[in-house]
Amino acid sequence: MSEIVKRALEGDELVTSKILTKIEYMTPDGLEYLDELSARAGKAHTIGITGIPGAGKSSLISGLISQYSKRGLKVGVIMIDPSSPISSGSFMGNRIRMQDKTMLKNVFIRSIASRGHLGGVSSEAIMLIEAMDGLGYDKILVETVGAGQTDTEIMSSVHTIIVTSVPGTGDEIQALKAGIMEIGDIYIVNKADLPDANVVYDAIKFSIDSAEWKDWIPKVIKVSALKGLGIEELVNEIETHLEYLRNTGKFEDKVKERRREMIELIIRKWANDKISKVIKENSSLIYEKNELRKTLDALFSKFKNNIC
Ligand SMILES: Nc1nc2c(ncn2[C@@H]2O[C@H](COP(=O)(O)OP(=O)(O)OP(=O)(O)O)[C@@H](O)[C@H]2O)c(=O)[nH]1
Ligand SMILES: [Mg+2]
Repeated sequence: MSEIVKRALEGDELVTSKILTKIEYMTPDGLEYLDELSARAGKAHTIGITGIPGAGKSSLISGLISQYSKRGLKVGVIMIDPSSPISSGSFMGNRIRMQDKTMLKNVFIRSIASRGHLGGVSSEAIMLIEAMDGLGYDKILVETVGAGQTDTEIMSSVHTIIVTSVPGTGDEIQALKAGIMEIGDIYIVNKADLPDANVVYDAIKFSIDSAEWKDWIPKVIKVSALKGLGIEELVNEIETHLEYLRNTGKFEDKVKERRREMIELIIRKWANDKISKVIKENSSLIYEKNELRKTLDALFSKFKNNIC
């Protein structure tokens, strides 16, 4: 094992942070570290938390962190595309610091912003999940804003999906539309301290009860992340889902699916880089003559030489 991975496994936070950055940017040594960590991965329980901006996902995560820390678990957090990556990360850090200083030792928080990353967010997120898993984090929590391709790719790579709704945002109407109930394993109505939480709760419950389920029937829980209500129930429900995954062999299936997705995304990113390079190098060929077929044929043969 490389010395640097060894130090990260011993709990050196600075080294851990460096390793994760190299993996995120897919540097050659980053891929080496990912390879080493991937060989140790497959044990972590990965949990996705999705919902519209302001639904209270980060607040819920900090509630979960304190519950898990009490149980002596190591928690990794990945926040995808937070409205403000720097302040979101420190917002979370500050909240935890306020609760318990020793807690921070077992918690690692990373945020990824899509700005400047050109569509590589899901590959980065999934590589980070794999790396944190290999580093021995027991629970890996991934926060996303619940829309688009990135979200779908990330959510199909986690074990347990938690969908967060809130009163007063039309979530009850969304809940009644067909299809919305397909992704979540656990539905949360957050901000249950506010009026109309029951309206959202009833709508989601109705939607779930009217659908047919093969085995796992999604749960709905009312929570107030602000007041710390319902968090324990949520933790228990997450454990019930984990047990279900283990008993049905779906736990391992998910890890395999995540690796397939990760490899596909790495290769896509690599191929994309090659495509950009070939186009850039041959821009004169493209600009000089307006001969579409000939230009395409020439470029295709250059791709083949570059990729194969
Ligand atoms: N009343 C009430 N407010 C809450 C509750 N949970 C969170 N909030 C507030 O809702 C706001 C948004 O909370 P966040 O946890 O940042 O929400 P988020 O979903 O992570 O938001 P983004 O990361 O921007 O998408 C904050 O002002 C929280 O204090 C709750 O249970 N009740
Ligand atoms: Mg947030």
